[in-house]
Formats: sequence, structure tokens, C-alpha cells
Amino acid sequence: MSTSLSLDLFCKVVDNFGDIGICWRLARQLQREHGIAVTLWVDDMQTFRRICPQIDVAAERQQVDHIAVRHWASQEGEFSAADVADIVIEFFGCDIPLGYIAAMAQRPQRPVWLNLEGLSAEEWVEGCHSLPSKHPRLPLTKYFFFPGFTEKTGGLLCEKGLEAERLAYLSDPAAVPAFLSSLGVTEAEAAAMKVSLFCYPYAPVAELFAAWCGGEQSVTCLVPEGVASDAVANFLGQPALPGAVRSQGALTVRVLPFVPQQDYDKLLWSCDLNFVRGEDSWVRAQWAGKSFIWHIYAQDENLHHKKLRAFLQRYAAGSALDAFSLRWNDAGEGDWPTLWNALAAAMPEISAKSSDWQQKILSNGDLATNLTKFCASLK
Ligand code: TRH
Repeated sequence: MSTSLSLDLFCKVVDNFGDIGICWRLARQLQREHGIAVTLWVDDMQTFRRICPQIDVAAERQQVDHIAVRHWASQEGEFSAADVADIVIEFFGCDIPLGYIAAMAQRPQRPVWLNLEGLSAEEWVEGCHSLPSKHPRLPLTKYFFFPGFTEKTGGLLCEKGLEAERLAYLSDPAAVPAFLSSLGVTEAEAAAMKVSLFCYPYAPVAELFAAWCGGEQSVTCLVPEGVASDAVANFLGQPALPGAVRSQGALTVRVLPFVPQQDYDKLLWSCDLNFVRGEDSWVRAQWAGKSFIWHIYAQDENLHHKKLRAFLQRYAAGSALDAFSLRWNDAGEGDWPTLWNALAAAMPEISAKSSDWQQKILSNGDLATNLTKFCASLK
């Protein structure tokens, strides 16, 4: 692919961090590794700033990390063919401005138009990946691009240097203590089993905390600000603000600041077990090489339970992880101390198998590379 390609990536932030988290990651990788000039259109600059503190929330246009960032403030606006990029991506079916679509149709060489979908391990994804959809009126075709776990999907986001970065971080004996200390974690807290917790507010956090309190293993649970705030505040007996900490029985819970996205990887690498959610943190946990528990975004009619089971079946990490994950997502039975003891015992084996899993899911290339290849195949 030529290095002079331009790409417009449209992202609507819907009450979470994942949409902008995924788009920001993809934008940087396309620019860095594929030389594409990316413009990222984002409707919610405040949320963007939580994961990327360099963002100026008041700026209509800005350049951050070699990406042109535009505040996508409305669906109005006049666009000409010259405003349209070579590749146009709408993330997760967000409706791009009608004026922009009309301009796409005016462009002498039509752009490649993709809808980047959400990640699922279900089999139907293979049948839908790369399907075309013709515009009802205009001479334009949109293609559905699905991330996924098999060679018949678009793959997963993974930067080229990520594993080397992780290994360098972990092989420096000063790096983990320095990083944890920068977040306020004490040496004594760092000596216990370290668990990062990122989940939706309806996760059974209080029950898990009770099992950890009464357990034999010392656990330090690190919770970024804003995550499961009610359950965390109940345990702490005070608001769940950064720096708040309390120990009871074998458990210490500490609230961390919400870290910038690049530091979130370090948090995952530094912990022994990671609770993740949604899509982007879930994928990052798979690159972290540690045991992880996925909290899936709840859908009507428990559709998410099907998605969870589809993943657990592919991941095949054993009955302890399956049982714990199902219970964490309200899709299974079992008492928490028993589930926890079984998971804790299985963790070394689960981590040991993680590099085989990584190789398997990366065997067909990463998402950014697959996406650029797909675009080139349409030209
Ligand atoms: O925020 P999420 O719940 O987003 C999800 C997904 O986008 C999913 O596709 C969508 O259906 C659902 O929302 C509604 O979880 P996710 O995907 O893990 O994204 C979180 C992002 O926040 C990720 O990029 C990591 C980042 N993050 C930080 O940068 N710092 C932090 O301290 C934490 C906890 C997360």
C-alpha cells in the first residue's frame, strides 16, 4: 500500500471508553505502521481526554501523536469531494454526516468505505466479515469489517512492538515497582497477589470482595476511579476516589486514578490477574499473558451469555476459568470461595498457555494489517 493514503475514521462515543479506545489505538497503528494519514472524528472530547490526556477538549482541530483529531460536533456541514479521504471507516455503525456521504459519491475515485464492527467469538462472524452493502441511491458500496479470532475474520488489534515492549518492561526489575508506586501502591500491597478490576457496575463485586476477605491468599485489588464505584465505596466506607484504600481480612482494595490508555497496558502486565470488560481491555488482557476474567456488556435476552460461551469455548482455558467467568457474568452457579480457590489454583497453568493462544489468534495477522490489505484488494 502507498504511504500517501488518507483515512477518515468516525467514532461516536456511547457511554463507555471502548469505542474511542479502539479507534484511538487503530488510528495510531495505521499511521505508525502503515504510513496512512489518519483523521479521527470524535463526538465526545471529554471521554477521549480520559484515555488520552493530551487532548484539548475545546479544540475543533488538533494534531495529537501524528493523528489529526477533529471534533465531530454535528451531523450538519458542507463537504466537497476534496474533503473525502481514500478510506472512510465508520466505527460500530455510527452514522456519518449525510453531506459527507454525498461528497463520497462525488469523488472521482470512490473511497473505500468500511463499517468496523464489534468483536465476537461467535461463528456467524466469519460469514458476515467483508460482506458488501450497496447504498440504496448513491454509487457507493460499504463493506462490513469484523474483528475476530479466526483466519476468516479481520483479526485483533495488536501493535507490532507490543510483545517486545511488554518483555522489556517485565525484565527490568525496577519497572513494575516504579510504575505501581507512581499509582500510590505501597510495597506491602505490591507483595500480595495483585488484581486489577475493570467491570460494569452490575458485576458481583461485593460477593467477590467477601470471598477475598475470608480467603487465605493476600489480595491487593487495584480499581481505577469510576469502576464499580458503589461496591468499592461500600467496601471502603468512603467515596471511591483515587488514593482511597482499606484492608479487611486478606483483602486490600485501592482506588487508582483512571490511567491513560498506554499506562493501562502496564497495569495489566504488572498484575497477576486482570478483570477486564467490553472489547479493548479484553483484547489487551489477552496480550498481557496473565489470567483474566472478562465482564461482557449485558444485552437484552441474555444474548451476551451466548457470546461469552462462544469465547470460553474457543479460549479453552479449563473448567476453573469457565466456571468463574460464567458466575461473574450471572450465567452460572457456585459459591464464591470455591470458585475463587479453583481459579487461583489454575492461574499458573492458564498464564503458561497464554502465548500459545496469542500465536493462534495472531497467525492470520493483526487487524490493522488485515484492514489495509482488504482496502488494497478493493482498489
Ligand atoms: O468502555 P468499555 O465498556 O467499552 C465497551 C466496548 O467498546 C464494547 O465494544 C461496547 O459494546 C461497550 O463498551 C458498550 O470497555 P473497553 O472496550 O475495554 O474499553 C475501555 C478502554 O478504556 C480501553 O481502551 C482501555 C481504557 N482504559 C484506560 O485507558 N485507563 C483505565 O484506567 C481503564 C480502566 C481503561
